Amino acid sequence: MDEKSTKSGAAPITTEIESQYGEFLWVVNKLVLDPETRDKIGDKIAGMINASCGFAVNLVGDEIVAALAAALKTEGVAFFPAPLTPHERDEVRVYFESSNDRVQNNSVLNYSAAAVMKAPHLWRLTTDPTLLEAIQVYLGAPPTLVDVSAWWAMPQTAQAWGAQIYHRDVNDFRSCKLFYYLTDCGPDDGPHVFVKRSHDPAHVMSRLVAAGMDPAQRHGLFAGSGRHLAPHIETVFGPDVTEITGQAGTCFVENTYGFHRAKVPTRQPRLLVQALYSLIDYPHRTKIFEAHRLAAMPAAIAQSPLARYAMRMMVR
Ligand SMILES: O=C(O)CCC(=O)C(=O)O
Ligand SMILES: [Fe+2]
Repeated sequence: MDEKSTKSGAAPITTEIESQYGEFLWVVNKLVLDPETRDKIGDKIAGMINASCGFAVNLVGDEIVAALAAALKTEGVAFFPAPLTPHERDEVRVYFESSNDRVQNNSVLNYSAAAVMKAPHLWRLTTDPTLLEAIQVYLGAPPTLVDVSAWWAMPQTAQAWGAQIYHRDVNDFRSCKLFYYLTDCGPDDGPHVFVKRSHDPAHVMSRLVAAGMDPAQRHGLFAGSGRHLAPHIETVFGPDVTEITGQAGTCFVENTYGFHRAKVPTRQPRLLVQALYSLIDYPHRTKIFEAHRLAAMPAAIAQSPLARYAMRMMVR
């Protein structure tokens, strides 16, 4: 980070549920496929976090917060006005362009955790007070930032692979991701594609019925990552399929339990930053950040209990 740091003065917070069940819950999360059961477990976990996080939880929020949380809940995606200026956004892009701390995996160039953690302005984006509050309202508990990443999607192969194939993320009983484009992203530049409301079992059921398909297939549509159904997604969900194009700086929060993918870029590469917020920390997941943890909270970010809590796996 280019910003000065302040001493946080607190040891990383571990909730009771994490210290007792952290890794175990990660595995259970992968095994529980029924969306209603997942939500009930999510509710219980949220309750336990609220009881043990150590600060007063505000689940009301202001109007903007409420609108963001509501869109996330109903549509599964919400645009978020990123707090970075165009100049700051360009500084982030230039920082990544000039870093070689990245590895190529097929047509994707991934920056290392160390490189991402040193990028300018990113913590201010990922801990924006409105954003964190909206995610808190949405999750029902203060969010924990468990992953921050950045990568280029290169237009070098026409073959979709990995995240370019429709799938659900099964990251936690409740979670969401922030996406921030660092390059202009038109229809040929690999935009993110989200299937609105596909996280919602009632909506999935209504789409199945409308498509004249057997409602019993709902079960299959919620079976894990759902990758095997990728060829059928656009047939079932037609009008819900939404390509998110936009200029550099376009930012949105998404419940990636809904079906989504990245389109294969055919014109220019796409540079993206992403952050994952979940209910609890899974040591297995945040391990890659351990060696690179910041010495203190960056001074440029809001020093609120909510920000401190969200950053607890990223700060020593
Ligand atoms: O690159 C994208 O637009 C999609 C990535 C993805 O599937 C994810 O972040 O879960
Ligand atoms: Fe995904």
